[in-house]
Amino acid sequence: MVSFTNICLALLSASASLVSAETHEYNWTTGWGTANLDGFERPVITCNGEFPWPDIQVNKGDRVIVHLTNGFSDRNTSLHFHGIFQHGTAQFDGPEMITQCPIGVNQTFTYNFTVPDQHGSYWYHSHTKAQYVDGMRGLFIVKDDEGYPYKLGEDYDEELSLTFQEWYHELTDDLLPTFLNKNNPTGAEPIPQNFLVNNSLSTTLEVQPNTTYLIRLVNTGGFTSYYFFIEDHEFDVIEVDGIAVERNTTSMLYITVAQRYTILLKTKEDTSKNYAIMQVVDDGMLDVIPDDLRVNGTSTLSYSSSNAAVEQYYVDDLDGTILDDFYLTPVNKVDLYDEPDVTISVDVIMDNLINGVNYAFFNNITYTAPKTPILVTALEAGDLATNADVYGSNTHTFVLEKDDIIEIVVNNQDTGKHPFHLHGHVFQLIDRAPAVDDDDTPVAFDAETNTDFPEYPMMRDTTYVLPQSNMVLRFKADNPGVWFFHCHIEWHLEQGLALVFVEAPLEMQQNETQQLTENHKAICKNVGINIDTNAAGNTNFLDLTGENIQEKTIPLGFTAKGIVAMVFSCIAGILGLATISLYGLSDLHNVEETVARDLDIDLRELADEEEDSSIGNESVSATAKN
Ligand SMILES: *[C@@H]1O[C@H](CO)[C@@H](O)[C@H](O)[C@H]1NC(C)=O
Ligand SMILES: *[C@@H]1O[C@H](CO)[C@@H](O)[C@H](O)[C@H]1NC(C)=O
Ligand SMILES: *[C@@H]1O[C@H](CO)[C@@H](O)[C@H](O)[C@H]1NC(C)=O
Ligand SMILES: *[C@@H]1O[C@H](CO)[C@@H](O)[C@H](O)[C@H]1NC(C)=O
Ligand SMILES: *[C@@H]1O[C@H](CO)[C@@H](O)[C@H](O)[C@H]1NC(C)=O
Ligand SMILES: *[C@@H]1O[C@H](CO)[C@@H](O)[C@H](O)[C@H]1NC(C)=O
Ligand SMILES: *[C@@H]1O[C@H](CO)[C@@H](O)[C@H](O)[C@H]1NC(C)=O
Ligand SMILES: *[C@@H]1O[C@H](CO)[C@@H](O)[C@H](O)[C@H]1NC(C)=O
Ligand SMILES: *[C@@H]1O[C@H](CO)[C@@H](O)[C@H](O)[C@H]1NC(C)=O
Ligand SMILES: *[C@@H]1O[C@H](CO)[C@@H](O)[C@H](O)[C@H]1NC(C)=O
Ligand SMILES: [Cu+2]
Repeated sequence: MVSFTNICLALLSASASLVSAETHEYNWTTGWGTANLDGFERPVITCNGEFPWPDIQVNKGDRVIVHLTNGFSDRNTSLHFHGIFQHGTAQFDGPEMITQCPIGVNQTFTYNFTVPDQHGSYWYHSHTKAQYVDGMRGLFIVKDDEGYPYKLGEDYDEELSLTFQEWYHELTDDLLPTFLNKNNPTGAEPIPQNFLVNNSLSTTLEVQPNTTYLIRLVNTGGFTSYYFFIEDHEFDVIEVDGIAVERNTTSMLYITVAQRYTILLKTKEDTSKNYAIMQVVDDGMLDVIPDDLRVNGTSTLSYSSSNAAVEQYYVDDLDGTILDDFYLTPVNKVDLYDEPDVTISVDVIMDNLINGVNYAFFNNITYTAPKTPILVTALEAGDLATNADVYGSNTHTFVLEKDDIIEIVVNNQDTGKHPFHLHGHVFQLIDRAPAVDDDDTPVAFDAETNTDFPEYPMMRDTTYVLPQSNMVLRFKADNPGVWFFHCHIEWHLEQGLALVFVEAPLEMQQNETQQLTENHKAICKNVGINIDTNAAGNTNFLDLTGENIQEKTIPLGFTAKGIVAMVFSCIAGILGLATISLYGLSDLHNVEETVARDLDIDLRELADEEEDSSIGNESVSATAKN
């Protein structure tokens, strides 16, 4: 029997949370300004004329309203709140052509959502082209004094944040067309000029002795991961990507783009020395490392400004000392999800298509944006919304049934690491195999031999797969909406390393708050998108005539090696101009060697192929036709 007091208490706490829920409303206009973050002044994307973009801090249960005005003169924009579930408000998740129409010039789009069941460290960023790499990003912190297991006054005394980001001196407007280019056949990512902390080459954390700091570490970059460590200090990890975890003491973290770690750092009693806070870039991600690139960012944990300046602190075996996030345990232990209802197994491949550009693929598909946002189609297609065909053949869309357990097996056939992010959810990381040497063949997940998964797997929204290796994720399709799953390396997303989940579309259609707002409809109209259409922009939802599709594959008989050899022979002249700047090198000989190494090509073999004019001519004409 429920007692009267219990009912009163329940009512009280319900009304308390209602009363305390606040609305945070922002009017933000994008634009351009300049900033000098590392000794070099360059254009940056500003918020109401300011840079950097502001931190948002709200309480669990609060409502967030952002009126985002596109103040650019020549481009669309959008805003994604990374890690926020968007229950019932999928249209405010942000990625353009996935959950919303792009916001055209001079248009204002209103994002309007609550954060009822999350707490911790998040961030927001543009989800249009590589805009966030030009600075359109900020922190998004959700406080929860009652529910967060680590408490101010008990577990920690003060709170700090550090953000990490690689920095280019060129704009993404210039980097992207050079990157996605036949003159960059290996898909070598642009080399950053610097690696920043809090938009600066280094920073100083002034700390009190004998004090515990909660520090949020957020990689807001678009490309590189960092090893994070502090000279002569250990710390406890207490949260990953908004999921509070049981304390785990470590001295080394590995943080990919979009990941967040929250740590507790207890300072020493002795104030006679300052210590280095290290941010070492994972230089294995860089195709070349220019001599003057500062790969080891060094900041200061300052106990006293009168102490000697810190020096770089070295660790010999970085990888050997990292805390493997696979072994973390969420405080709210969620059992390993049941055997999956649906298993989606994808091979990650980077390869060239007929135009010579290097793309990224899940299986044989490089994500190609539809003409109508997937969510718009899902809301308008009626019963056909459960038919994946209406989302087009090249968006790589899977329709999921409500509450199904979905398993994603990622078999990475590429020699790079890739940090994958799922929108609208946290997933369980149930398996991750070790890296495989470049010289060996990639190892795919084998469900027969790998059956032993953690009882309470680690959960988060962004995790990495290692080179030529595999990982397995599970999530529950309990959040009707449209959710992007993609590599968070912005260059790789632009190469098409993405797929889409349309989750419980019929439930979504039934829900009042999921309906496109009048504002959203106007935003679509402004950029010429008719809302009652499929991926091809057709009102007959099963007619995909005119849909966007990827470039053709290289014809049979032509290996990727062949086309690269062809590209080399065709572009030898301009190679010096385009590819060299990309590789950050000044000497042609080295570039060829680097490219050859990337592609595992014997240079002598390449020279032989170049002499074989029939191969060259045939592929040139094939390219010319396109
Ligand atoms: C945002 O702009 C609207 C319209 O100009 C104005 O009414 C409102 O007060 C502004 N809100 C904030 C928080 O600046
Ligand atoms: C903005 O988005 C619309 C709709 O996708 C597209 O047609 C248009 O080309 C985009 N504008 C720019 C400048 O990219
Ligand atoms: C609409 O979505 C909200 C948020 O997910 C959910 O709480 C509510 O039950 C849904 N309503 C319907 C009718 O499905
Ligand atoms: C945007 O607004 C400005 C100022 O109101 C105007 O000059 C410009 O033509 C508008 N641009 C577009 C594309 O509507
Ligand atoms: C935000 O959403 C709530 C709930 O749907 C609605 O009542 C409110 O009017 C919306 N506010 C704005 C500014 O769109
Ligand atoms: C670093 O940047 C974050 C995010 O903008 C900010 O909240 C924090 O106060 C900054 N920390 C320091 C030590 O400057
Ligand atoms: C440091 O804090 C602990 C308790 O947290 C206390 O026992 C100790 O005396 C403090 N030391 C100094 C030097 O303040
Ligand atoms: C950067 O740090 C690593 C590991 O601590 C070290 O091996 C390397 O020599 C350092 N590089 C430079 C340029 O100082
Ligand atoms: C801490 O992490 C290590 C692996 O780095 C793991 O073996 C251990 O079980 C973890 N402990 C807790 C309490 O999570
Ligand atoms: C991928 O391959 C399958 C099977 O060969 C084929 O049906 C599909 O059309 C291909 N997709 C693309 C985008 O090429
Ligand atoms: Cu990637």
